[in-house]
Amino acid sequence: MKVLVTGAAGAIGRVLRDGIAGRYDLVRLTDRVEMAPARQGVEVVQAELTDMDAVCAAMEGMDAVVHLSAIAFENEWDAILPNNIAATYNVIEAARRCGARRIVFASSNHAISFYRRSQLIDHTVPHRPDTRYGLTKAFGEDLGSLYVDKHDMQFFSMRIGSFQPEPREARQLATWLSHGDMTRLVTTGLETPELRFAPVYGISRNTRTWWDNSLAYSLGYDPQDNAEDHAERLLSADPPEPGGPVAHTFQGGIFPEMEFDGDLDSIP
Ligand code: 15L
Repeated sequence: MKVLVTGAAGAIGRVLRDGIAGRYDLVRLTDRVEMAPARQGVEVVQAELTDMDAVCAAMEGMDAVVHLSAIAFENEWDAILPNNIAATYNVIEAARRCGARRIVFASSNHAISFYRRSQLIDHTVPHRPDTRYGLTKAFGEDLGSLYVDKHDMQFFSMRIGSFQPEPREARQLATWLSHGDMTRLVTTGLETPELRFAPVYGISRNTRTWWDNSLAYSLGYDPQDNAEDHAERLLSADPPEPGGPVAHTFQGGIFPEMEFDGDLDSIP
């Protein structure tokens, strides 16, 4: 299998690059910034994803793409629109044109994070984005769904929680994704034999999670880490996590609280 990785110089890309070293026939890493020279079995291509010709050139000859590139936090619409919406369209459309049938997409929990922490949700719930950033991840998932139905592509959407070497605050008892489990999840998305549209949760096997990840397990994901091992340290911190009542009510933490001027009690 020949795999293109976008956003390869970012936080997830750098860990993934080592995690999948030697696993595929070819891994082509792309980012807008310069990257370290390639090792054996790896190619490095600098590309701007808002430039469709550059994306098509990077996609040439690939079987699958792991699309990580994005602004990974809330931002102004002018920045979010090209980097998260237009770039994602270009990557998925270029994959279709080049016959790279399978896409593993770095979605985010912020596409569904206006659910309350008292709710256990699975992959069938409607999107409830908590920011402009989360909205772009919901868009990416819908775009994937369109390309699966219309063009017979395969789309594995990872609603990533909190990707960290170790969980850093109490919320991450539910949302943590360890480095090793991230690689396990991406390789599941690339290798699971039967795939159409699968929105899965990008989390470790966390005891206190709010997300039923049975779809990911049914496709072969077998996470090895659990944030519960860090519970004592996280729960004894003062405060255990940042933010006020809105952050502590909804799954997205500080994201739903940004720019919030709604009525907390009327949100189901
Ligand atoms: C994300 O999607 C962000 O990229 C990351 O910065 C974290 O905030 C994470 O979600 C999270 O929810 O912890």
